[in-house]
Amino acid sequence: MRVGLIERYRRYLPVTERTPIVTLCEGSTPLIPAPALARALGCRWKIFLKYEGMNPTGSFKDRGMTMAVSKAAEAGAKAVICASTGNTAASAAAYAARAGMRPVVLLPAGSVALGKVSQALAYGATVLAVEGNFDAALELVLRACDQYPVTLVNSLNPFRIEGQKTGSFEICDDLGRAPDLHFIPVGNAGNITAYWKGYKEYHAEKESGLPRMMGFQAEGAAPIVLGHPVADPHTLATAIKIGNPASWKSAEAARDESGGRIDMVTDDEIIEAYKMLSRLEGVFVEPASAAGVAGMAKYLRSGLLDRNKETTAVCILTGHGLKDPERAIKTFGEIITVPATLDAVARGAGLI
Ligand code: AN7
Repeated sequence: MRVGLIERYRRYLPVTERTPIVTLCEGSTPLIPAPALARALGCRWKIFLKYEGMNPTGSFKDRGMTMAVSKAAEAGAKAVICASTGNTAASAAAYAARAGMRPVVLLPAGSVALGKVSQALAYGATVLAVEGNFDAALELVLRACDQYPVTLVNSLNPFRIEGQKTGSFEICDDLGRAPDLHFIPVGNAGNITAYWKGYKEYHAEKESGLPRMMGFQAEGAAPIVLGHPVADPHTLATAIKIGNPASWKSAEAARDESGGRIDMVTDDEIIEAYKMLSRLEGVFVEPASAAGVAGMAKYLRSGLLDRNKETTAVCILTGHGLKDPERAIKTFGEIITVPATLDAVARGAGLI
Protein backbone atom coordinates (compact mmCIF):
# COMPACT_ATOMS: atom_id res chain seq x y z
CA MET A 1 0.00 0.00 0.00
CA ARG A 2 1.41 3.35 -0.99
CA VAL A 3 1.33 5.93 1.81
CA GLY A 4 1.64 9.71 1.67
CA LEU A 5 4.81 11.46 2.67
CA ILE A 6 3.58 12.58 6.09
CA GLU A 7 3.06 8.98 7.09
CA ARG A 8 6.35 7.90 5.50
CA TYR A 9 8.45 10.59 7.17
CA ARG A 10 6.26 11.51 10.12
CA ARG A 11 9.06 11.75 12.66
CA TYR A 12 10.79 14.47 10.65
CA LEU A 13 7.64 16.57 10.30
CA PRO A 14 5.76 18.92 12.66
CA VAL A 15 2.56 16.88 12.97
CA THR A 16 0.90 15.27 15.99
CA GLU A 17 -1.85 12.65 16.49
CA ARG A 18 -4.29 15.56 16.46
CA THR A 19 -3.28 16.73 12.98
CA PRO A 20 -5.87 15.58 10.42
CA ILE A 21 -3.69 14.28 7.59
CA VAL A 22 -4.89 15.54 4.22
CA THR A 23 -3.16 13.34 1.66
CA LEU A 24 -3.41 12.10 -1.91
CA CYS A 25 -0.56 9.61 -1.41
CA GLU A 26 1.97 12.11 -2.72
CA GLY A 27 5.74 11.62 -2.71
CA SER A 28 7.71 8.39 -3.22
CA THR A 29 8.34 9.54 -6.79
CA PRO A 30 10.70 7.57 -9.04
CA LEU A 31 14.43 8.27 -9.25
CA ILE A 32 15.09 7.32 -12.85
CA PRO A 33 18.61 6.59 -14.18
CA ALA A 34 19.41 8.62 -17.30
CA PRO A 35 22.27 6.82 -19.11
CA ALA A 36 21.34 8.10 -22.57
CA LEU A 37 21.38 11.68 -21.33
CA ALA A 38 24.80 11.11 -19.76
CA ARG A 39 26.08 9.68 -23.08
CA ALA A 40 24.65 12.60 -25.05
CA LEU A 41 26.38 15.03 -22.70
CA GLY A 42 29.62 13.08 -23.05
CA CYS A 43 30.08 12.45 -19.37
CA ARG A 44 30.87 9.47 -17.19
CA TRP A 45 28.51 10.56 -14.46
CA LYS A 46 25.64 8.65 -12.97
CA ILE A 47 22.69 10.94 -13.65
CA PHE A 48 19.31 10.39 -11.99
CA LEU A 49 16.01 12.13 -12.68
CA LYS A 50 13.70 12.71 -9.72
CA TYR A 51 10.41 12.72 -11.60
CA GLU A 52 8.16 14.92 -9.49
CA GLY A 53 5.60 15.02 -12.28
CA MET A 54 4.45 11.68 -10.83
CA ASN A 55 2.85 13.40 -7.84
CA PRO A 56 -0.99 13.42 -7.67
CA THR A 57 -1.45 16.83 -9.31
CA GLY A 58 1.62 16.45 -11.50
CA SER A 59 4.14 18.59 -9.64
CA PHE A 60 6.37 18.74 -6.56
CA LYS A 61 3.98 21.22 -4.97
CA ASP A 62 1.95 18.34 -3.55
CA ARG A 63 4.76 17.62 -1.08
CA GLY A 64 4.37 21.00 0.56
CA MET A 65 0.64 21.15 0.15
CA THR A 66 -0.16 17.96 2.08
CA MET A 67 1.62 19.57 5.04
CA ALA A 68 0.24 23.10 4.61
CA VAL A 69 -3.36 21.96 4.21
CA SER A 70 -3.13 19.38 7.01
CA LYS A 71 -1.88 22.09 9.38
CA ALA A 72 -4.54 24.51 8.11
CA ALA A 73 -7.18 21.85 8.85
CA GLU A 74 -5.73 21.38 12.33
CA ALA A 75 -6.06 25.12 12.90
CA GLY A 76 -9.67 25.07 11.69
CA ALA A 77 -9.14 27.02 8.45
CA LYS A 78 -12.12 27.36 6.13
CA ALA A 79 -10.33 28.82 3.12
CA VAL A 80 -6.82 28.82 1.66
CA ILE A 81 -5.27 31.27 -0.76
CA CYS A 82 -2.16 31.45 -2.93
CA ALA A 83 -0.59 33.36 -5.78
CA SER A 84 0.77 31.03 -8.38
CA THR A 85 2.41 30.55 -11.73
CA GLY A 86 0.07 27.53 -11.89
CA ASN A 87 1.35 24.47 -10.08
CA THR A 88 0.86 25.77 -6.56
CA ALA A 89 -2.69 26.72 -7.55
CA ALA A 90 -3.47 23.26 -8.91
CA SER A 91 -2.07 21.58 -5.82
CA ALA A 92 -3.70 23.96 -3.33
CA ALA A 93 -7.04 23.47 -5.02
CA ALA A 94 -6.79 19.68 -4.92
CA TYR A 95 -5.83 19.45 -1.26
CA ALA A 96 -8.36 22.10 -0.24
CA ALA A 97 -11.09 20.17 -2.06
CA ARG A 98 -10.08 17.06 -0.16
CA ALA A 99 -10.14 18.93 3.15
CA GLY A 100 -13.50 20.59 2.45
CA MET A 101 -11.96 24.06 2.34
CA ARG A 102 -12.46 26.80 -0.16
CA PRO A 103 -9.46 27.39 -2.43
CA VAL A 104 -8.80 30.85 -3.87
CA VAL A 105 -5.96 31.20 -6.38
CA LEU A 106 -4.49 34.33 -7.95
CA LEU A 107 -2.83 33.74 -11.31
CA PRO A 108 -0.86 36.24 -13.42
CA ALA A 109 -3.30 36.86 -16.29
CA GLY A 110 -2.21 35.24 -19.55
CA SER A 111 0.95 33.65 -18.13
CA VAL A 112 -0.20 30.28 -16.83
CA ALA A 113 0.00 27.03 -18.81
CA LEU A 114 -3.40 25.57 -19.70
CA GLY A 115 -3.10 22.25 -17.90
CA LYS A 116 -2.66 24.05 -14.59
CA VAL A 117 -5.60 26.39 -15.12
CA SER A 118 -7.82 23.46 -16.02
CA GLN A 119 -6.80 21.65 -12.83
CA ALA A 120 -7.49 24.61 -10.55
CA LEU A 121 -10.95 24.95 -12.11
CA ALA A 122 -11.64 21.22 -11.91
CA TYR A 123 -10.85 21.06 -8.20
CA GLY A 124 -13.26 23.93 -7.61
CA ALA A 125 -10.96 26.86 -6.96
CA THR A 126 -12.08 30.41 -7.31
CA VAL A 127 -9.64 31.48 -10.00
CA LEU A 128 -8.71 35.15 -10.19
CA ALA A 129 -6.58 36.23 -13.15
CA VAL A 130 -4.70 39.25 -11.84
CA GLU A 131 -3.73 41.87 -14.39
CA GLY A 132 -0.13 41.91 -13.30
CA ASN A 133 2.74 39.46 -12.88
CA PHE A 134 3.27 36.73 -10.26
CA ASP A 135 5.11 39.09 -7.93
CA ALA A 136 2.17 41.51 -7.91
CA ALA A 137 -0.24 38.62 -7.24
CA LEU A 138 1.86 37.39 -4.31
CA GLU A 139 1.91 40.86 -2.81
CA LEU A 140 -1.89 40.98 -2.98
CA VAL A 141 -2.23 37.55 -1.41
CA LEU A 142 -0.04 38.57 1.53
CA ARG A 143 -2.19 41.64 2.08
CA ALA A 144 -5.38 39.59 1.83
CA CYS A 145 -4.09 37.19 4.49
CA ASP A 146 -3.43 40.14 6.81
CA GLN A 147 -6.96 41.45 6.49
CA TYR A 148 -9.25 38.47 5.88
CA PRO A 149 -9.83 35.02 7.44
CA VAL A 150 -7.92 32.98 4.89
CA THR A 151 -4.77 30.84 5.22
CA LEU A 152 -1.68 31.43 3.07
CA VAL A 153 -0.40 28.30 1.31
CA ASN A 154 2.42 29.86 -0.70
CA SER A 155 5.88 28.65 0.33
CA LEU A 156 6.14 31.55 2.79
CA ASN A 157 4.01 29.17 4.85
CA PRO A 158 6.79 27.24 6.64
CA PHE A 159 4.84 23.96 6.52
CA ARG A 160 5.26 23.98 2.73
CA ILE A 161 9.05 23.86 3.12
CA GLU A 162 8.72 21.09 5.72
CA GLY A 163 6.76 18.91 3.31
CA GLN A 164 9.02 19.61 0.37
CA LYS A 165 12.19 18.67 2.26
CA THR A 166 11.08 15.02 2.08
CA GLY A 167 12.29 14.94 -1.53
CA SER A 168 15.84 14.87 -0.15
CA PHE A 169 15.00 12.01 2.19
CA GLU A 170 13.69 9.93 -0.70
CA ILE A 171 16.81 10.59 -2.80
CA CYS A 172 19.11 9.61 0.08
CA ASP A 173 17.01 6.52 0.79
CA ASP A 174 17.10 5.47 -2.88
CA LEU A 175 20.82 6.13 -3.44
CA GLY A 176 21.94 5.08 0.03
CA ARG A 177 23.50 8.53 0.40
CA ALA A 178 23.18 12.08 -0.92
CA PRO A 179 24.32 12.75 -4.50
CA ASP A 180 27.40 14.86 -5.24
CA LEU A 181 25.45 17.40 -7.24
CA HIS A 182 21.80 18.44 -7.01
CA PHE A 183 20.42 20.31 -10.04
CA ILE A 184 17.16 22.17 -9.60
CA PRO A 185 15.13 24.94 -11.25
CA VAL A 186 14.68 28.08 -9.17
CA GLY A 187 11.62 30.33 -9.27
CA ASN A 188 10.26 31.53 -5.97
CA ALA A 189 13.19 29.59 -4.43
CA GLY A 190 11.18 27.54 -1.93
CA ASN A 191 12.20 24.18 -3.36
CA ILE A 192 15.98 24.70 -3.30
CA THR A 193 15.51 25.93 0.28
CA ALA A 194 13.50 22.84 1.20
CA TYR A 195 15.86 20.31 -0.41
CA TRP A 196 18.87 21.83 1.34
CA LYS A 197 17.04 21.70 4.67
CA GLY A 198 16.18 18.05 4.03
CA TYR A 199 19.73 17.07 3.11
CA LYS A 200 21.09 18.78 6.22
CA GLU A 201 18.57 17.13 8.55
CA TYR A 202 19.20 13.67 7.12
CA HIS A 203 22.96 14.19 7.24
CA ALA A 204 22.81 15.28 10.89
CA GLU A 205 21.07 12.03 11.74
CA LYS A 206 22.46 9.49 9.26
CA GLU A 207 25.67 11.03 7.88
CA SER A 208 24.15 10.69 4.43
CA GLY A 209 26.39 13.42 2.99
CA LEU A 210 25.64 16.80 1.46
CA PRO A 211 25.43 17.66 -2.23
CA ARG A 212 26.43 20.90 -3.89
CA MET A 213 23.19 22.72 -4.67
CA MET A 214 23.10 23.82 -8.31
CA GLY A 215 20.08 26.07 -8.94
CA PHE A 216 19.10 27.52 -12.30
CA GLN A 217 16.84 30.44 -13.13
CA ALA A 218 15.66 31.43 -16.60
CA GLU A 219 17.77 34.20 -18.11
CA GLY A 220 14.84 36.63 -18.38
CA ALA A 221 13.81 35.95 -14.80
CA ALA A 222 17.09 35.65 -12.91
CA PRO A 223 16.95 38.07 -9.97
CA ILE A 224 19.19 35.99 -7.70
CA VAL A 225 21.86 35.76 -10.39
CA LEU A 226 21.67 39.49 -11.16
CA GLY A 227 21.50 40.47 -7.50
CA HIS A 228 18.37 42.60 -7.85
CA PRO A 229 14.63 42.07 -8.46
CA VAL A 230 13.51 41.90 -12.09
CA ALA A 231 10.52 44.19 -12.64
CA ASP A 232 9.27 42.57 -15.84
CA PRO A 233 10.41 38.93 -15.89
CA HIS A 234 10.05 36.95 -19.09
CA THR A 235 10.65 33.32 -20.12
CA LEU A 236 8.67 30.64 -21.89
CA ALA A 237 9.14 28.57 -18.72
CA THR A 238 6.14 30.30 -17.17
CA ALA A 239 6.38 28.31 -13.92
CA ILE A 240 9.60 30.18 -13.03
CA LYS A 241 8.66 33.58 -14.46
CA ILE A 242 9.26 35.27 -11.11
CA GLY A 243 11.11 38.54 -10.54
CA ASN A 244 11.32 38.79 -6.76
CA PRO A 245 11.55 35.35 -5.11
CA ALA A 246 10.09 34.98 -1.62
CA SER A 247 12.85 32.62 -0.43
CA TRP A 248 15.70 34.63 -1.96
CA LYS A 249 17.91 34.72 1.15
CA SER A 250 17.50 31.06 2.05
CA ALA A 251 18.29 30.06 -1.55
CA GLU A 252 21.53 32.02 -1.31
CA ALA A 253 22.26 30.30 1.99
CA ALA A 254 21.71 26.87 0.37
CA ARG A 255 24.08 27.86 -2.43
CA ASP A 256 26.78 29.21 -0.14
CA GLU A 257 26.62 26.56 2.59
CA SER A 258 26.78 23.77 0.01
CA GLY A 259 29.50 25.31 -2.16
CA GLY A 260 27.04 25.37 -5.03
CA ARG A 261 25.88 27.85 -7.66
CA ILE A 262 22.77 29.71 -8.68
CA ASP A 263 23.06 30.59 -12.34
CA MET A 264 20.85 31.09 -15.37
CA VAL A 265 20.01 29.37 -18.64
CA THR A 266 18.45 30.76 -21.80
CA ASP A 267 15.04 29.72 -23.11
CA ASP A 268 16.84 27.96 -25.99
CA GLU A 269 18.91 25.95 -23.52
CA ILE A 270 15.75 25.09 -21.57
CA ILE A 271 14.02 23.84 -24.73
CA GLU A 272 17.07 21.80 -25.73
CA ALA A 273 17.03 20.05 -22.33
CA TYR A 274 13.23 19.65 -22.54
CA LYS A 275 13.68 17.82 -25.85
CA MET A 276 16.56 15.65 -24.62
CA LEU A 277 14.55 14.46 -21.63
CA SER A 278 11.60 13.31 -23.67
CA ARG A 279 13.48 12.07 -26.74
CA LEU A 280 16.43 10.38 -25.03
CA GLU A 281 14.89 9.21 -21.77
CA GLY A 282 11.13 9.11 -22.36
CA VAL A 283 10.56 11.56 -19.54
CA PHE A 284 8.14 14.35 -20.44
CA VAL A 285 8.37 17.46 -18.27
CA GLU A 286 7.17 21.02 -18.45
CA PRO A 287 9.77 23.53 -19.67
CA ALA A 288 10.63 24.99 -16.22
CA SER A 289 11.50 21.49 -15.04
CA ALA A 290 14.20 21.24 -17.69
CA ALA A 291 16.08 24.28 -16.34
CA GLY A 292 18.20 22.19 -13.95
CA VAL A 293 19.13 19.75 -16.71
CA ALA A 294 19.90 22.71 -19.00
CA GLY A 295 22.21 24.08 -16.32
CA MET A 296 23.94 20.73 -15.95
CA ALA A 297 24.48 20.55 -19.73
CA LYS A 298 25.81 24.11 -19.77
CA TYR A 299 28.30 23.45 -16.97
CA LEU A 300 29.49 20.22 -18.57
CA ARG A 301 30.01 21.93 -21.92
CA SER A 302 31.88 24.87 -20.46
CA GLY A 303 34.11 22.59 -18.40
CA LEU A 304 33.02 24.17 -15.13
CA LEU A 305 32.22 20.63 -14.04
CA ASP A 306 34.53 17.72 -14.88
CA ARG A 307 32.79 15.25 -17.19
CA ASN A 308 35.31 12.49 -16.42
CA LYS A 309 35.20 12.67 -12.67
CA GLU A 310 33.14 10.00 -10.96
CA THR A 311 30.01 11.94 -10.01
CA THR A 312 26.46 11.19 -8.97
CA ALA A 313 24.05 13.90 -10.05
CA VAL A 314 20.34 14.20 -9.37
CA CYS A 315 18.14 16.52 -11.42
CA ILE A 316 14.79 17.50 -9.93
CA LEU A 317 12.12 17.38 -12.64
CA THR A 318 9.52 19.50 -10.92
CA GLY A 319 6.45 19.18 -13.13
CA HIS A 320 4.80 16.92 -15.72
CA GLY A 321 4.92 17.70 -19.43
CA LEU A 322 1.14 17.57 -19.73
CA LYS A 323 0.95 20.75 -17.66
CA ASP A 324 1.86 22.75 -20.76
CA PRO A 325 0.43 20.98 -23.82
CA GLU A 326 0.63 24.11 -25.95
CA ARG A 327 4.41 24.34 -25.55
CA ALA A 328 4.75 20.65 -26.36
CA ILE A 329 2.84 21.00 -29.62
CA LYS A 330 4.83 24.12 -30.56
CA THR A 331 8.13 22.42 -29.79
CA PHE A 332 7.65 18.92 -31.07
CA GLY A 333 5.99 19.78 -34.35
CA GLU A 334 3.49 18.79 -36.86
CA ILE A 335 0.80 16.16 -36.96
CA ILE A 336 0.51 14.58 -40.42
CA THR A 337 -3.10 14.31 -41.58
CA VAL A 338 -3.62 11.50 -44.10
CA PRO A 339 -6.53 9.98 -46.02
CA ALA A 340 -7.86 6.78 -44.47
CA THR A 341 -5.98 4.43 -46.80
CA LEU A 342 -3.19 1.94 -46.14
CA ASP A 343 -1.04 3.47 -48.84
CA ALA A 344 -1.30 6.96 -47.32
CA VAL A 345 -0.56 5.58 -43.86
CA ALA A 346 2.46 3.65 -45.11
CA ARG A 347 3.81 6.72 -46.89
CA GLY A 348 3.05 9.01 -43.97
CA ALA A 349 4.79 6.62 -41.58
CA GLY A 350 7.84 6.37 -43.83
CA LEU A 351 7.40 2.61 -44.22
CA ILE A 352 7.71 2.77 -48.02
C1 AN7 B 1 7.38 23.16 -12.49
O1 AN7 B 1 3.30 27.32 -8.77
O2 AN7 B 1 6.03 29.25 -8.03
O3 AN7 B 1 11.76 27.81 -6.74
O4 AN7 B 1 3.35 29.37 -8.10
O5 AN7 B 1 5.99 25.07 -10.98
O6 AN7 B 1 10.20 26.50 -5.30
O7 AN7 B 1 9.36 28.37 -6.71
C2 AN7 B 1 6.02 27.23 -9.24
C3 AN7 B 1 7.35 27.00 -9.25
C4 AN7 B 1 10.01 24.88 -10.65
C5 AN7 B 1 10.18 26.70 -9.03
N1 AN7 B 1 9.36 24.06 -11.47
O8 AN7 B 1 10.14 26.25 -7.71
C6 AN7 B 1 3.93 28.34 -8.46
C7 AN7 B 1 5.39 28.33 -8.54
C8 AN7 B 1 8.03 24.12 -11.57
C9 AN7 B 1 7.31 25.06 -10.83
C10 AN7 B 1 9.36 25.84 -9.91
C11 AN7 B 1 8.00 25.95 -10.01
P1 AN7 B 1 10.38 27.29 -6.53
